[in-house]
Amino acid sequence: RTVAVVGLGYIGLPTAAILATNGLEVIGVDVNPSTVTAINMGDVPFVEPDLGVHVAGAVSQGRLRAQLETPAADAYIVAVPTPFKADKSADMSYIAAAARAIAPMLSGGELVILESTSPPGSTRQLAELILGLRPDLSLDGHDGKPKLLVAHCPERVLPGRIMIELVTNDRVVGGLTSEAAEAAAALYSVFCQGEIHLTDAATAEMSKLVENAYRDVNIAFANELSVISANLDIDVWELIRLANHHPRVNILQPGPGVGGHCIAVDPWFIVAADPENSALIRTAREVNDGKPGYIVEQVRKAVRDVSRPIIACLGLAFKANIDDVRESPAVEIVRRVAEQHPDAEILVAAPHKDHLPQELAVMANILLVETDKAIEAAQVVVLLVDHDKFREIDRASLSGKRIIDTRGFWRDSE
Ligand code: SAJ
Repeated sequence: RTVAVVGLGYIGLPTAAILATNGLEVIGVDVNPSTVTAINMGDVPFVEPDLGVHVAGAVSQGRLRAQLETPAADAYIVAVPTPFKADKSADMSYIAAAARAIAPMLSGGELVILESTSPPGSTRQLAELILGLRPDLSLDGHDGKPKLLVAHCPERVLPGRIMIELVTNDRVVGGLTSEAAEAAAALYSVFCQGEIHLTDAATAEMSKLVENAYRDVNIAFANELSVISANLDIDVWELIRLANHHPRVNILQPGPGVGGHCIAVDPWFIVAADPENSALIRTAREVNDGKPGYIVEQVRKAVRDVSRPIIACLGLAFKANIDDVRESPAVEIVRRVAEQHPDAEILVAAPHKDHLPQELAVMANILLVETDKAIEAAQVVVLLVDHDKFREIDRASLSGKRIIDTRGFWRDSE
């Protein structure tokens, strides 16, 4: 059996590699020629533990190759991006392009799986796009037309643990028909050791979106509490710690906002699907998106009587112990502080990075320096990311400085 994986990014490439190392013949498809070249040389174009070994092994055994054109295959896995547009609805153009490329290659009986996180209805939309181009095929074999099996199988792996979680996580597989769901489950069972749960495509789409919206709403609750507590002069971390002693209460941790390419994005797909009835989910998004502005305002208050202030900003990543800065609230805060205070010097410490992201590198008053140096020089220290490395900071080095601690590290020194 040949499997074509369309889109060789954070999800497509690991999936292609794991199918190949489990004995299937896999053709990876990507629009980026340098990605294709790298993979065919056994290289991985981004950082993910253990992925390099899988890709190099699969390529050298001849089971994985990459190309620009979509081939004929028995099964297709579509793992292209679904970013959101300015109006917060999903950009379906990559899925549509995949559908147009797959359609002419089909002869009937193939399986097409959408893996990209997508708004409800996307799997049906993908199928309709293909069938619009191929009216000789059908989903259910009516009028004797050969079948096309279409399913949705969202990924739920955590970056940094992808090669482990691909194998161990449970999967939700939703088909446009039950035959399609079963065929997709059979394909994933080649490498997935978790349980595979069958459902319909729309439920599978929503299950992925609500998992991330659930987390977003719960983080928003913590972030709202952090602002209320500050106004009431209450330590929010102590408050949450105590409230969580109740057997049915488990409040998450406040922070500078919510980042990453999933939790900060997926809830909008639910809002776009039913704007009238998604007030809670939308408000949670707005609360979390509002948190960076609140921190920027705290910085403004902290420096208002200091001329030419030096501000240390600790951390850029969207969460602890990684280098990923996608949708990172820390990056947004550093950028806005630098814009608001052109006379200030912003010293950024980012232990997992050796260069500033482009949007910060272009600003004249931002400098990437060692953590200790940033703290030593600054009058104001803003802790943005809960990296383990920052736990090693000597508390004495903070004395006499104004501290804005968005992660609750240094509570009694405030
Ligand atoms: N955060 C807080 N307070 C908390 C927990 C998190 O402020 O108590 C912030 C983090 O700092 C970060 C953001 O939330 O900025 C998101 O981090 P995360 O660790 O909660 O999640 P992600 O974005 O790395 O991965 C999520 C996971 N989804 C869930 O836990 C429901 C992962 O399983 C998904 O595969 C991934 O999204 C995805 O690809 O959708």
